[in-house]
Amino acid sequence: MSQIIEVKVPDIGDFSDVPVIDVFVKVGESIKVDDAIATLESDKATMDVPSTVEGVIKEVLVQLGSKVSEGAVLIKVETGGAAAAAPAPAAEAAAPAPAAPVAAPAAGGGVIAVTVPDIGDFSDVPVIDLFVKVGDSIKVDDAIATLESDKATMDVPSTVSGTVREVLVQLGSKVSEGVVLIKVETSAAATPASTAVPQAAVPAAAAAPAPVSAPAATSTAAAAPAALAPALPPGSRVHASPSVRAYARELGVDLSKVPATGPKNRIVKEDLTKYVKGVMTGAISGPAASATGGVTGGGVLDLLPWPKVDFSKFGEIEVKPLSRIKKISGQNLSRNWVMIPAVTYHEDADITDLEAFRVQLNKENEKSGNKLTMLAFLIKACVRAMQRYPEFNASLTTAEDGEASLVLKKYFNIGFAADTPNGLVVPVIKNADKKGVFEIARETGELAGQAREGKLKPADMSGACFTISSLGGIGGTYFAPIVNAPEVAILGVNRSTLKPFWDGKQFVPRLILPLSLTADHRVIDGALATRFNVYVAELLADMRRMIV
Ligand code: CAO
Repeated sequence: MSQIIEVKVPDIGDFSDVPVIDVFVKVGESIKVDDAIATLESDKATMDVPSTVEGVIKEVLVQLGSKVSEGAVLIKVETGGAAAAAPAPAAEAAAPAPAAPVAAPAAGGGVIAVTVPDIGDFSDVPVIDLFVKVGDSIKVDDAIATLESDKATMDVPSTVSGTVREVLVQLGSKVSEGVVLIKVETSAAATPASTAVPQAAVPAAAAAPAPVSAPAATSTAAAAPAALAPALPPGSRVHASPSVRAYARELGVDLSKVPATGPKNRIVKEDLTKYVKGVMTGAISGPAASATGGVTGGGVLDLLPWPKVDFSKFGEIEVKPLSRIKKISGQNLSRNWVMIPAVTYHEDADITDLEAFRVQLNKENEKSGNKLTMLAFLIKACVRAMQRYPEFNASLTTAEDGEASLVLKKYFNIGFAADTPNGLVVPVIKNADKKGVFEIARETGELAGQAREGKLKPADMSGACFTISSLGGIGGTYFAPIVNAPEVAILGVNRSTLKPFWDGKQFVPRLILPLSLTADHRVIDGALATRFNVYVAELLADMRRMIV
């Protein structure tokens, strides 16, 4: 049975007539327990008031600029029998952050400890975000850290201005009222008389990102997980409520790029939405797609929006939709091209003897129908080289503690690019180290056939450790293939040609296979890449080396 439940302003300490500076809800919208309804800002605290019930909003009784006190009805929610979460009295569940005690600034400067303010009944609350480091300049109201209890997420602001001399907490630290967070060296001039201690509370569930793994709202969000990066560089701190910060983190937006329209230069949710819309439509120039797919930018060489050209002005045109494969591979290629600092290294392999061996084996096996391909030998040679240089069988990852790490694989699955009428796909030969060249040649043939018929299953294209892109059947001399993330290297191969080589006495014709190895420089340095390339060439030149 449905009923209408009023959600009221909970106990907000000694404050009354507190202005509403942000409203997150509209009539007709569905709301869940802990969804933020509005942000209130007194002269001492900023707090998000969360919903205590789940249902459909029937009335919104506040608007921007309304002044509210404890008990004021914010919204009326129609709760359905099953849909309604056990409605708790507003004051009980909302748990906003009350005003914090004030650190008394030293009259003539000195080192002041900034402590966790009164955070209600909570104790041992984990620090889930840390915005400062030793040496940072900090101002009154700049956020120091975000704490997240099971009921609320709150930013703890600084009560003083100065230079951070000590940071006494770290991500994951558990803190209670009175715990010293940072020590700040203040100067008489730098320390304002103000004792305002704004802080914010947002329902834990509304602050979507999980502790530690939440991406930081910085332009390098992908490279630097929240655990490592301050939300904003010192000197460019922004004012935003925890829910807006959480929303920005979710979208991967650097809040320092978002123009603020809220009171006291505060970024409100609409600012964020407007900014993201602007970036997506190209109306805001400058931002580049970040590593996480979020929007960043602001630097002098940011990417420009994609050019919009009316080609029909210049002549007849035809618009053809991209195939599904082209769309997917296009996105992958763009990401890999932008995100991987890759270098391509070239090498020539003398395959004169190998080709003669291959032709001879194919003659011997003519009746069996098993045909050996150069690709099969290339796969075996690459596996051998990966065994010698394990960095080539690796992937970059972020470990649970937020540190960048390298996953070293002990299996050898080799992908090979297959050209199909619908675009490029990469089937994978699993456990190539355990297979012979005939088996590999048969499998690559079958997989390439299935690829062209569009019959590959996702499992046929997953799990690759390294990729080979062979254009040998087509031609070319050298090219620069794009690394297929999260792999760290790819070998490109073009058509072998007879070339004159000086044997010390005379020029002799040798069959030369051009190799182009592209490697992720974050994992593989040039010397290592060249060693790998040279070794592959040596193996191809004399396959007896495979058993050495
Ligand atoms: N040098 C000289 N000849 C070569 C050669 C090389 N490096 N590689 C293959 N050939 C020859 C083969 O021996 C074969 O000749 P025969 O028909 O006389 O035997 C002919 O070229 C055709 O070979 P193929 O390319 O069909 O077969 P393959 O096993 O070498 O390759 C596959 C299979 C799936 C890799 C290939 O068909 C393909 O799709 N390549 C394109 C990959 C691609 O598009 N890469 C670019 C991606 S990055 O932009």
